[in-house]
Amino acid sequence: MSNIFIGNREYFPGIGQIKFEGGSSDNPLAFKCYEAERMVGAKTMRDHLRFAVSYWHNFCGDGSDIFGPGTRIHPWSEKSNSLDAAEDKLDAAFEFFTKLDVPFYCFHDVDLAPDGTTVAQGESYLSHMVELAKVRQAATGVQLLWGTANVFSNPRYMNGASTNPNFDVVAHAGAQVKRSLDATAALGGKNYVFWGGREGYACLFNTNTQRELDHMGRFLSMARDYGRSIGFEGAFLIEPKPMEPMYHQYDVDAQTVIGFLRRYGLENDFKLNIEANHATLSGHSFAHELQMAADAGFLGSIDANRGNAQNGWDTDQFPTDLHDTVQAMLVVLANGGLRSGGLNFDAKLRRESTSLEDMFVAHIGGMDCFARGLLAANSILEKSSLSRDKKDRYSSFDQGPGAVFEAGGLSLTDLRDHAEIIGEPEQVSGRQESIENMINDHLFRT
Ligand code: XLS
Ligand code: NI
Ligand code: NI
Repeated sequence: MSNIFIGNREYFPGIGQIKFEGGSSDNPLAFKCYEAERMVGAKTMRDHLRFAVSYWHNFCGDGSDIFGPGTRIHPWSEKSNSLDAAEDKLDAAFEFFTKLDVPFYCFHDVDLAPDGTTVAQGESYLSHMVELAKVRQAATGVQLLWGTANVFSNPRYMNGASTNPNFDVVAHAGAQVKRSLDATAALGGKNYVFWGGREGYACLFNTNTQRELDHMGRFLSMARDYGRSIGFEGAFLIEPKPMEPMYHQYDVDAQTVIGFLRRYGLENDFKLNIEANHATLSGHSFAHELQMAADAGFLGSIDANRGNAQNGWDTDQFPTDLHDTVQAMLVVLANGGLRSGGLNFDAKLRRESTSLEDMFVAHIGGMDCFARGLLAANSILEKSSLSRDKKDRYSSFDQGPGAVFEAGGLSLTDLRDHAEIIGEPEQVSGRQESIENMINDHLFRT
């Protein structure tokens, strides 16, 4: 991958190609663990982790929050014409992707291009930007992990997008998803994401939940059919989230979404995009959500960040917790990888982090954190007895009446008769503490 900046201006002067310098380096602008070409098992780190930079928090978000305006001034947001500014933002974004050497990026329609004041204008802005993005993708080798539509920020979506009680709003959501699918397909996107945004409700007294869920099922089927009709072959991904902005969101967690997808006949085309901070907000752990998705064959991609244990909203911080990443990578490796998915940073700088260098430092830290998690998980699977112990724990189902039970050959009366014959079962330790200690040992060995 080249070390050049794209366009006429360098947006991150003084920052060159980020390189691997190893664990003893003190350079904040170098990888300590992530070494793209290093083999881990049968694949390189690059191919295991499939990192993607997200457009919105980095190139659009300026640090504003509900209590105050932005704290960062982006040199790519100076032009008053919004389309000119979008072109500068594209150059800045591709400079960032190449300097960081990530293989992928991802965006919402309105991150890439201005929304426009009519449907047709929005479409023409987006296709203009798609043509420019195509050229930059070809020049740098950076590919699109996923595209999505922002059908939650515009005030018209205050009561939801596909679940809005007003059909006219549903139609606008359709227009935005259509243009976003067109853009994703044109850019060779590997996946297309639906985060439910405001698909939920604030007040049950005025909400017909059954109709709203039926509408969402119908809408997603239409999007699937349209995507396939224009040649989009990637996976459609739903990103579960339990709350915020709506107090109740329909896509609460992985198991809820899997049930929904099966109910509406979407299980062959849709998978899940599991976000770390959404998992913890739903009262689960990140690894639990990944495991539920993997067990059901629905693990599509990972939206990586972390929350803050002291509060109850989506803080979208860059991942730094090694335990989280080891556990996540154990599930991913056991799943045989992420296939067409990847690992995107839906993480943003803290409002107080105001220098452009912080963007690099944050991503480097997140990438190293997952690289360390990958190495530890791989070492645990290759060198410890974890997989064998887990399998042995269920060995009573591998032969005899346990195996007949699994195959569906026993009745409740058979269980009763077996219980009477064997008497009180032998007590077997779960050995949780010993496994937890072993995981720490592997973490500090890699
Ligand atoms: C917000 C979501 C959002 C999606 C994309 O909480 O995580 O960033 O990933 O719409
Ligand atoms: Ni989120
Ligand atoms: Ni997300």
